[in-house]
Amino acid sequence: MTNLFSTPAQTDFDLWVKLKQARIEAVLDQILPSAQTLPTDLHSAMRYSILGGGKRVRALLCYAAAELYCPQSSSTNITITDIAACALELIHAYSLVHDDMPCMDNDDLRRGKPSCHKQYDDATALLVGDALQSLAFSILSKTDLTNNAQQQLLMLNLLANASGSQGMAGGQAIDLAAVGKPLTQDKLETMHRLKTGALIEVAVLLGANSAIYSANPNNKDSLALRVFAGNIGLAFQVVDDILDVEADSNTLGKTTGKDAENNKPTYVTLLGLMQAKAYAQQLHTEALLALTPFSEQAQRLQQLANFIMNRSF
Ligand code: GRG
Repeated sequence: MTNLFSTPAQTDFDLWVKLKQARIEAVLDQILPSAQTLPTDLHSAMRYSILGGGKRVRALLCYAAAELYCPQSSSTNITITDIAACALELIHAYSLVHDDMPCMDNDDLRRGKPSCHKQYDDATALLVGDALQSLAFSILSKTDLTNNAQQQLLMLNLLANASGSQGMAGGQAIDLAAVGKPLTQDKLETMHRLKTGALIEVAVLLGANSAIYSANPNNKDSLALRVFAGNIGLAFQVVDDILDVEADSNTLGKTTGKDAENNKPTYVTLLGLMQAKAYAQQLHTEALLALTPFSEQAQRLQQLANFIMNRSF
C-alpha cells in the first residue's frame, strides 16, 4: 500500500520495484522447466526454491544499471537484461538452497517457508542448487540472445568469476572456516566482499553491459560502478548483520539470531550495534558518491541504495 506521506519519487520507485519484481517472476516462470517435466520432483523443487519470494535485489540492481544507458522497455519481449537479471537470481537462489543445508548453515526457514532440504530432502536440495546454477549459465549463453558473442562471453565470464572460488563460493568457504574464531574487521570484510558482495557487484556490471557493451571491462564507467556496487554490497551485509539482531523471524522470513547461535563473527559482534550502523551509513555515502559522474541517469541506483539501507527484511 502506498504510504500517505510518500513523496512522488518514492511512489514512482515503489511502482518500479513492483513492476520489475513481477517481470522477473514471469520470466523465471517461463524459463524454468514445468513441474510436470521429468524429473518432476527436481523441477518442482527448483520452482519451489526460486518462485514466489525474495526481494530480487540483484535483479533490481541489474535493471537499474541498464537504465543508466537506455530506458528499459516494458514490452513483453524478453531482453538480454531480463536474462541477466534471471541468471543472477538463479545463482542467488542456488546459493541460498545450499547455504541452508545441514552441512552449511543448517537453516529450516527461507523466504517464510521451509527451506528446500526440509520441504524435500538433502539430495534434492543439492541437485536443485546444481541445476539452478547450470540454468543460469545456459540461459545467458543461448546463441539467439544477441548478435554480439563478445558481449555475452564477457557477461558469462563476469558471472562465473563472481560465483566461483574467488567470489561467492570462496567467501562461503572463508565463512565456514571462520566459525568460532575471532576475525579482524579486514578479514570479515574480505569474506563479505566475496560471499555477498561479489554477486551484488556483478549484478550492476551485468546490467550495464547488457545495455552498452564495452570491449574494455575496466573503462571509467565500470570502475565507478564497481566502487558503487562494492560499497553497497558491503552495506547490504552490515545491514543483514544488524537485522539478524534487531528483526524478528516472521518479518525476515528466515531464522534470526543464527549468527550468534553459530558463534559467527559479524559486524555487530565486532563493532557493536551503534558502530555497525555508522559503518553502514559510511558505506552508503561512499556508494552514492561513486555515482556522481552519472547524474540523474543514476536515480534508480541511488534509490536502490537507499532501499538496501532502509530495508527491514
Ligand atoms: C553455498 C556457494 C554458496 C554460497 C552461499 C549468499 C550465501 C553464500 C549465503 C547466504 C547466507 C546469508 C544469509 C548471507 C547474508 C546476506 C544474504 C545473501 C542474504 C540473503 O539475500 P537477500 O536478503 O534474500 O537478498 P532474498 O530472499 O530477498 O533474495
